[in-house]
Amino acid sequence: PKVNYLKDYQTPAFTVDSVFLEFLLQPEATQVTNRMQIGRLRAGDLWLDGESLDLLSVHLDGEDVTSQCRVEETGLSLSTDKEQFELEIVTRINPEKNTALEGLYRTSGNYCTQCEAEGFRKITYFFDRPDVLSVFTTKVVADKSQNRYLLANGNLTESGDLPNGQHYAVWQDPFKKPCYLFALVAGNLEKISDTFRTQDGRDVALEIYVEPRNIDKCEHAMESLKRSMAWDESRFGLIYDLDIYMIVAVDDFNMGAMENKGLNVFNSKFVLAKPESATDVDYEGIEAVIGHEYFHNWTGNRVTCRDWFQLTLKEGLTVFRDQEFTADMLSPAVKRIEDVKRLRSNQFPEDAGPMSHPIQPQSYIEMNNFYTMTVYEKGAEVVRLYHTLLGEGGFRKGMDLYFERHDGQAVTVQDFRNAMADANGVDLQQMHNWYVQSGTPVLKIESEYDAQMQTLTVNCEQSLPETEDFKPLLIPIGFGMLNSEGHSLQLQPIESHLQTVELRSETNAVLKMTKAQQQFVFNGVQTQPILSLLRGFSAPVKLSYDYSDQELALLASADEDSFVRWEAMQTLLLRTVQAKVAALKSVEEYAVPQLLVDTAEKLLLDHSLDPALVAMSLTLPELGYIGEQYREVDVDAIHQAHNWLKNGLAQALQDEWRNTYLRMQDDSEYRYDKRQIAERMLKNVALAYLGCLAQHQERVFEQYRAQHNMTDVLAAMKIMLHQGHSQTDQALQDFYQRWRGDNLVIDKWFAMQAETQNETALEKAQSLLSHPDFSLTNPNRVRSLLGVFARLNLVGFHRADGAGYQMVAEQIIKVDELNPQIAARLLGPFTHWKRYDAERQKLMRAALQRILDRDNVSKDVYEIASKSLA
Ligand code: HT7
Ligand code: ZN
Repeated sequence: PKVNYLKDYQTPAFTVDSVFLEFLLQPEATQVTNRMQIGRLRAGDLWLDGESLDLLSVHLDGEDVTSQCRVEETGLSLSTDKEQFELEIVTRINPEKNTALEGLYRTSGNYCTQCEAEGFRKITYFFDRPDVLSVFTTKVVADKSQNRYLLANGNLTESGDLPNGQHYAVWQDPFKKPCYLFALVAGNLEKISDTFRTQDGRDVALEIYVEPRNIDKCEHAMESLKRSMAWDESRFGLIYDLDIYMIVAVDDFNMGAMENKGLNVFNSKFVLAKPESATDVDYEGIEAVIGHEYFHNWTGNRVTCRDWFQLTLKEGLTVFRDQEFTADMLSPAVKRIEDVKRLRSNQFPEDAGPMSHPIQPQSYIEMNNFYTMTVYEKGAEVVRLYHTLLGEGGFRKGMDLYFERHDGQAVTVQDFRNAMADANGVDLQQMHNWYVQSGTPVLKIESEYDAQMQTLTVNCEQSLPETEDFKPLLIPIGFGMLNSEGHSLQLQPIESHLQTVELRSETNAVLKMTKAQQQFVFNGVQTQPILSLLRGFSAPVKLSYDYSDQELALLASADEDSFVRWEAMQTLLLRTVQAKVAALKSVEEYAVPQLLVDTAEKLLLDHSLDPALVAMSLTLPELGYIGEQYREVDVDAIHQAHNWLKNGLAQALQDEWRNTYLRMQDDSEYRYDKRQIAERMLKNVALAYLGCLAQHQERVFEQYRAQHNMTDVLAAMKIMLHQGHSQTDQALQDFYQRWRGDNLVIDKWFAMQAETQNETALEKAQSLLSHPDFSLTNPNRVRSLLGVFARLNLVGFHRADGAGYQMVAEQIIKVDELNPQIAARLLGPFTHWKRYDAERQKLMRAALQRILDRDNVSKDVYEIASKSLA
């Protein structure tokens, strides 16, 4: 397959000033007329991208030129030397057969589109590239009884009835946009409506469309949308520009949501919620994704990407914006920790594996494979670096200049950096290195205390393990010092370091590291301090510093930075699991250290702390993250040590867990607010520990039976499944009967079983494959069963006989024939084969080879499987 390189970028040869599209919708034969006003920028033939299209006719300025067109598998070419012309192309497509969910497809009997990254070419022939921006007018014609609503981008300008039970609607989008932002939806949906008054006094109509059975689950999404609009105005001065903003929820969707101009299409998972059926995590996800897509209106739509290698320009920036939004809506400290956990358990492994790429990739075979944790989440961390370096005010100045310069343009990450630099009068050229180097940097820190001189020297060294000829990165290091009582010390950098140490308060600083090795020296340090490093997780690096357990215990209970406190406790827990893993391989006895128990107890007894932070601190690191610490992952030993520590802490602190559980009980009506969420989180962590103890089993089932809200129900179910409680089967059956027909809840039912790690995990997953509610064509269902099993069920997936690999590989092959994007994403866990023992390596490679060795392998799957085996 063809490889696309950033270095080959060429500006477009033609402009499309305006485009008129007409869709005659029919499930199996939709006719699309595409009339473009084209202008020439460079000499040469005309090339239009197009795939899986039936070409019916082509007219050039009214003349039939169909027979002069050369039609290939990936597009159409035509010779002309005209400077300015109208081209009209008529094609036919089959939405009903479109199981790849890219282009125009059917979902629950409705029509819907997904064009990013390169799906528009499956609708009609076009310049399918983000730097060709046009004004779109869309006419939709369809049977009225089957399609009550006919929607497209922009404002509705005309609608009416037609003969034969048909009706039509015409939508005009006044803003120039690339075709990846085009959208069309039609079907028998229902909507809820509201309005938002903008800062400049305009009323915007807000509409959320869903399948009729879901109409009672849209309120949280609508509230989230209004909060997003208000937040973007107050934080960034960005105001919505059209008269209407529409969101449509569909059950079949490859990703989370899509920011099409004025007509977002969402995976229903990120719209629908009510307390009985959605968890706190779901509620938070909805608010974040609604925010994310809304924020794209400026960062992505008004200013878009020049080419797909610039994807992080819109995605990294918009993720940063949605992270800040959630932080402001809930708790900045909790959100920061959640994001760091996500980054470490998903992006760090990606960046250490065969698919490792910089946030600005240099080449790709299939663009859909580059909507990655690296481009999104590490990209957001890099945007956060600008924010940390420039401060809120400086960052805002940079954003303002970016919009002033580039509104209506398709630009690059360099343009963004220039705006940040020019607005603040600083040189940010070194930031380029974050865009073009892959891998997670290691930041090694050592400190020397001179008691006589009362100085502390911090020696920092950065490296990028897999990169030859590595270029040093600009790394801001959040920094503080504590005395042995846990009190913060005043920071006094020496005179010559005043440029590189920026004091944010008397006790809090940012060390600006720009060189491969760098020293920072502080005066007036009267006692040997304990260092608080990388406060706020100020850069996406792996920190290496030789803390003693006592220092970690102190930081966990006393540092002024909540990320450092959480991190310290997690490191203590991690060390304990690691020590147990080592002990399991020898004859040594190993007991849960008293220091760990005491520190955990201290957190549980300190009622002044945010319960969410206590909950997160006392949750054991995930198995995947523990595995990451080893060159060779011993799945069974890690699993065993993990369970051992959980049981040990459960035993050692049983009174505290019980008291905490009771203290966090709240029978009042469910609310999605910071306090209730935090209390539920801590209550359910306490219950998870209590669930290890036979005498508290009943309490878990009791919580399930109370059916207070889905957060509590699901927490109880997962504990029962994990511990193998006797009431588990009863609860599973009850859950299924109660929620049958509600797809999102049934997804949870599949996922919790797929995640449960025990000797029969694989058999369970296999039996679920033949459950009548399982479907290979619905991405959410595939992710719930196969995605969760392969990613999280280490014991089942990595079964020593390779049966787990075989089962998943077989299913990936089937999915690839239906939906290559989803198949390629399921490959993730296989790509890390080098991290396992020789026998498992062999089995995983064989599975990958089997997936690859097929005549009809998609380029999505080909790219990932072949790069993994290389
Ligand atoms: N910008 C959107 C990306 C997206 C997407 C990409 C490939 C295939 C399907 C897709 N659906 C949505 C989502 C976002 O980042 O907001
Ligand atoms: Zn996005």
